[in-house]
Amino acid sequence: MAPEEAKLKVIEKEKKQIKPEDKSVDPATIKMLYKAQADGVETIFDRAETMKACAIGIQGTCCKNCSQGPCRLPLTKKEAEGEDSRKGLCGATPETIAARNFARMVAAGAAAHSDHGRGVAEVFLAAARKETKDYTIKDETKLKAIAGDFGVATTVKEGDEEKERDIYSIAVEVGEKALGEWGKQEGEIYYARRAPQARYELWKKLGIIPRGIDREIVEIMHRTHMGVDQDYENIVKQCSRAALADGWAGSMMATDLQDVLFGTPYPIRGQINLGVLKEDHVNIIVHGHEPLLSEMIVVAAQDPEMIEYARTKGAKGIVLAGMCCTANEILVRHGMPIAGNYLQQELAIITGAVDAMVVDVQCIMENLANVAACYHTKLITTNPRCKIASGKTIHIEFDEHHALEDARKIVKTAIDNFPNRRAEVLIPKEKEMMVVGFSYEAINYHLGGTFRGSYTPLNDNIINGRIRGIGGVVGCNNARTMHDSAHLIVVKELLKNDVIVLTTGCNAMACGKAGLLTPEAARVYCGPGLAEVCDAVGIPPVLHMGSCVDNSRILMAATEVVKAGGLGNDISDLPAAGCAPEWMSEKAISIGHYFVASGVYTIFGVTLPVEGAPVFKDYLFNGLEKIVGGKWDLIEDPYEMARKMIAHIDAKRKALGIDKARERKLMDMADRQKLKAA
Ligand code: MSK
Repeated sequence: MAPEEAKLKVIEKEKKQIKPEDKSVDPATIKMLYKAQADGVETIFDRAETMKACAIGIQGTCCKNCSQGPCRLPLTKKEAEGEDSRKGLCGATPETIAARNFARMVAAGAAAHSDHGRGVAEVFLAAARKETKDYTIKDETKLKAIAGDFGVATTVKEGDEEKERDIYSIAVEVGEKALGEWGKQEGEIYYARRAPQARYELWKKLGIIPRGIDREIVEIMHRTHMGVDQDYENIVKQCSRAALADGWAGSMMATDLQDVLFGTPYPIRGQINLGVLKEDHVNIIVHGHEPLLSEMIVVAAQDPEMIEYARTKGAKGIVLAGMCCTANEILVRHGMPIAGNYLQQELAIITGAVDAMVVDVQCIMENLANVAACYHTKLITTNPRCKIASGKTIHIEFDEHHALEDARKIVKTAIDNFPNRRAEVLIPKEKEMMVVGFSYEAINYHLGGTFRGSYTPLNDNIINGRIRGIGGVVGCNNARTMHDSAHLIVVKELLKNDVIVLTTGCNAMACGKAGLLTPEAARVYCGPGLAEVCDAVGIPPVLHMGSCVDNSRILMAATEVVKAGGLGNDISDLPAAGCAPEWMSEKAISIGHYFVASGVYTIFGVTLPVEGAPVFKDYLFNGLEKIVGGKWDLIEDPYEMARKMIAHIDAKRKALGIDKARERKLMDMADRQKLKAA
């Protein structure tokens, strides 16, 4: 072993060893943390122990936007209780500084999602123009459905006859209009009109309908430059434009165009957790967010020629599993297994059984290169926007013009690496079954049937009180808090109280690992009303809607509920609330803000960088509600988080006049016993 590798493997003796049981509620994660300690490999869990977060940065009041600083303006007891005269060198107040920092997080998050969307739009257009043979139009129904949103005709008049247009010519026009959304300078993004009419009118009145995606993100960067926008309310207004450009354009187009290219998700079975890896197989993990290449790796890994090649190297076959949201993408469309969520990425390699980890963009820890160097794992970067400068990775660049060829090269690299395993292989046995793939189209079908797809049965059950309301629970893991714990507490509390849960991202994976994504889970975890509905329809009580960009599916599901009628005129009228109990990514801030600007009460856990600026915080947590109908909140305790979501849902039920119906459905002892017996 090279001395450098040996060094990497050593955890300094004096370093405090973490207690794995204190770090995660997931048994597979705990086992792998013990293996990491035995192998002497450092993980994010160790670093979270030894490195504390910056006490000023965490308050949101450190300004490093010019070289006269960084100006640090912590909120101390003195300012909190007396006169607050804190100022940066230029005179910037804590409110301006915290608002600027918050806005830059929105910009980064919106940029990440939207750049993902741009990449998809480019490949979509290449497929539509038949410039690549590897991608085709798979879901023609969805293409025709979204064509209307872009003002693209799906039929053409020939004489007296109205004829269907060629599907690829529709796709070219849709692709060009979609790609144009990034560089548009004026007007409105096309999808703004998808929102309920009342929401669209409100955005218009407030002047926050995004003009073009790139423009709104760039404008945040300009306004938050030294000496520009010095009014936190005005900065938040631009946050709303940029975040809406993410949710209702960049992310939503990523979702839609991926559906057209790869198929719209419908319920499908899958498996999750590190136990999906197999010791006697070549194990390949795809990790990140963009499904463009991983879709091709799915094809290459199932190619009989590749499987035969793996056999020649002594393996019994090939396991392709996912990590983070690339995992969610190939899970919801193909039922491919998931190895784990964000905090499990290093641990997958520590099993000693991963022959290649293939990464695209976002949520990829730089330390993967160090961990991979301790084992035989090839870490393969594939995207020109995401390289790792460790000298320990391979770069095989994805190009849509020869995507399948790239994918085959990657799979072959993994197979060739199978005989090189050198560490003890230990794969935890934990894996769970799940039913996933609830696009808003699938929910429509499940509730109403093929010919009469409709959200009306859902609305009826909310109105009659069997379902108390809707909870969106999404977002990351965070090494500052116990892995998966808050996710599961919030979801279980909501289910117990008859709140149906829509989920994406790493929360969806936490739920999958805990067995919450099966129809059978309804009888175990739900109150009687929700259990009855799930039983009747045959759905899990937690509906896995996809990846981070697929939070746009939740926006559309909420819109469909409004349009089905009986629950008000706007998203802000619905008995619904959202949360991200273990968030960590800037994308989460952009998601949180587009939900708030769409009218949703949105609670974040762990921390929010606003505590050092009480006036700005009050604006986000209270003032905004009077303007956009949604608001932010920060609650660390997951039980309290669920309680406040339910209280908000009940307040909305009362405002809609449907609280009485609910009262008749309250559980009595007999109901509880029936639930237990089941
Ligand atoms: S992967 S952004 S840790 S949800 Fe989308 Fe999970 Fe958050 Fe990454």
